[in-house]
Amino acid sequence: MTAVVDRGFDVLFTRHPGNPILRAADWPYPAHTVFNPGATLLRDGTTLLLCRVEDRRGLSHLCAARSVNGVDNWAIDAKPTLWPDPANYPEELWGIEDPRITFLEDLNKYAVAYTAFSHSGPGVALALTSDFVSFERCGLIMQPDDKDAALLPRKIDGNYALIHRPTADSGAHIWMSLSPDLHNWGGHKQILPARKGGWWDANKVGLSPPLIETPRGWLMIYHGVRNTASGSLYRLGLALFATNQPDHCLLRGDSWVFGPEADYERQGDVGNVAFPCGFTIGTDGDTINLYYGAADTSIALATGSIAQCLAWLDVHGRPMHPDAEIKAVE
Ligand code: BMA
Repeated sequence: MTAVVDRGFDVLFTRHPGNPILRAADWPYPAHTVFNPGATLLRDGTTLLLCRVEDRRGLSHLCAARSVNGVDNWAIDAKPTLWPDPANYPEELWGIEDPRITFLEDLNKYAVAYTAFSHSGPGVALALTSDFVSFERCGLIMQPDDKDAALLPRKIDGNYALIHRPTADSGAHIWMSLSPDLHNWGGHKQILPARKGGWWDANKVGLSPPLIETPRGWLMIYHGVRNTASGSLYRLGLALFATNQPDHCLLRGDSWVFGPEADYERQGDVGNVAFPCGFTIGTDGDTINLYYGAADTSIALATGSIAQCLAWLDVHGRPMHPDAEIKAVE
């Protein structure tokens, strides 16, 4: 295994030495690849990953894996946990992908925002669950093309807030939309635009895991996609949003902080992809356990610190008005 090279940058996320922590070969039923898991801590402290599993048709479903320490000894559901239901939800015809889990405090339920894929393109669907056994589908809440969505854990000024990534002619930027009831959505606002030109996060950005609540605001780990002659490079950056006004970006870092460098991130079905959809916070209240898909093939873990991410943003971040053209960096 090739070691990750130290090039002198701050290291904010450290790969687990046992990576990848989950592979298709670990599955109790035939699976081609397992990647891009949503994550949450259950009430008893168990880590639950809701993994995207791709079969040999090329279509994805979701499957839960549970572990006491969040690293190994995973108990994987014997059958798919959430399977596409195109008869009732035609937007799921070509599978369901990339779940992000948020525990909704007022409903006392987990909300799973996922990508529903069909001939119309990828859209954002939502399902609620108490136990990751039975699910109550809410259907498509953002029409195609839209993906990379997660809810905030509680209403802000009477509304649930969904972060998501619609794609438009102008590019793929991160938006927030509001709803009083998880069914009717409005108040759409762009909150983090992709940059332009040569930047690592030019043209296409998207939320990675759900926002992380910190004493200084909501920490966003987002992905930026760079198109190169040999394909796309998926890397991660940081931004901070105001606690009571989560559409207001307080700081955005200029550099990426984590990207595909290890062999299992460089090589796979889609090489050069590190794609987290979930995190858990350690018992110290500071450790971020970041679960990510590696090269659309396996599941890996990297750990970071909320305090260190905020300290890094203080040095490397700048305030940014979400609607502004990014004159300073063009
Ligand atoms: C994105 C999503 C992810 C995937 C990534 C790299 O657009 O489809 O599910 O991991 O591309 O293929």
